[in-house]
Amino acid sequence: MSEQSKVSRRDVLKLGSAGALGLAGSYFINNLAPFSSSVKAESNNKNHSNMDHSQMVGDITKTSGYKMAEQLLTTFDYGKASKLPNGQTLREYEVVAIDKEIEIAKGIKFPGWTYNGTIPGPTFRCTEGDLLRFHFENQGSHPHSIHFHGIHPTEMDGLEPIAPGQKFTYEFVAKPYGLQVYHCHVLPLARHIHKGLYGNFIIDPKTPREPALELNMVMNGYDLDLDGENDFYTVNGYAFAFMNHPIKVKKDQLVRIYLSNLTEFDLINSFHLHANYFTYYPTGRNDNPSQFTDTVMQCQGERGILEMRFPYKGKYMFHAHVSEFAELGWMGFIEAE
Ligand SMILES: [Cu+2]
Repeated sequence: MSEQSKVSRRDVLKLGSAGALGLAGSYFINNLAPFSSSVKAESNNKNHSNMDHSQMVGDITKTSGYKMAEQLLTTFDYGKASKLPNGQTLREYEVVAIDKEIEIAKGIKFPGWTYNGTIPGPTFRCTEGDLLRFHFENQGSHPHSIHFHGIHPTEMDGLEPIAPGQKFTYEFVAKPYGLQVYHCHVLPLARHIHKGLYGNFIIDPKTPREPALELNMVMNGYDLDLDGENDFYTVNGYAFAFMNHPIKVKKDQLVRIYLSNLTEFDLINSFHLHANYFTYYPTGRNDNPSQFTDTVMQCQGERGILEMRFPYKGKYMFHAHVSEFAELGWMGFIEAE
């Protein structure tokens, strides 16, 4: 992206062209610190690197946005399960598209289009071979659909818009195992997705994975002024959610992250872990070549599973390795205890 575009998106925040956005935006800009909080204080006004991260956003735990991001981290929607006569598991999910204002950073609201009231939407989960029924109802103001990644009949592919007030049931057998994503597929696509209609969809292998602390993370962005560029970047919808309130794990415990990128308007997003390495399984496939690394990038719609253990007690930072994304909300800590 050009230098000009960077200036323009930051100018929006600095100049405060719109009420709360302006105030909160300039608060963020004026208090942004580079990643290392150990950088020594300098008297130069222009250098804010002496800011402690804990001062950056204040207490956010009471905010609806933080609660949403934290809930999405460890909540998996298995639907309503029952057994069919042939022994197959049937899972039925209720999905409602609803317009809802979402708090995406402290004091900043985004006029979202959501599945079940959160951005990202719920993390649907099942096992390979299950019969799935997604009972979709569009209570929103625009036509929407659910397009699932995976292998299924084309009439269940979510290309058909479901008008406001209408219902549709998507039915297919869950395959293949791995990490899938889902999103609205109504045109203009970028706008329908960007408004918040996306989420993770986990199909577990029939032989369960090794027990682990499992975390769901969807990388996204928010374009508040509709200029086709994101003004905030987050995991699970809320900027800086895990900065002051690190994700707690146990030292040496196996941690598994289901990571996807549903960021619009930027070609790639990335995940970088400090002071540690992880094993990466593209699309959550154990049979894929995996990497042992500390940074992975994903294009839009790409996803994968990260597995790691934390060998030392302490706070491990994680963030987009696109620095601008990190400074605009996409960074946090995992704390090993
Ligand atoms: Cu839509």
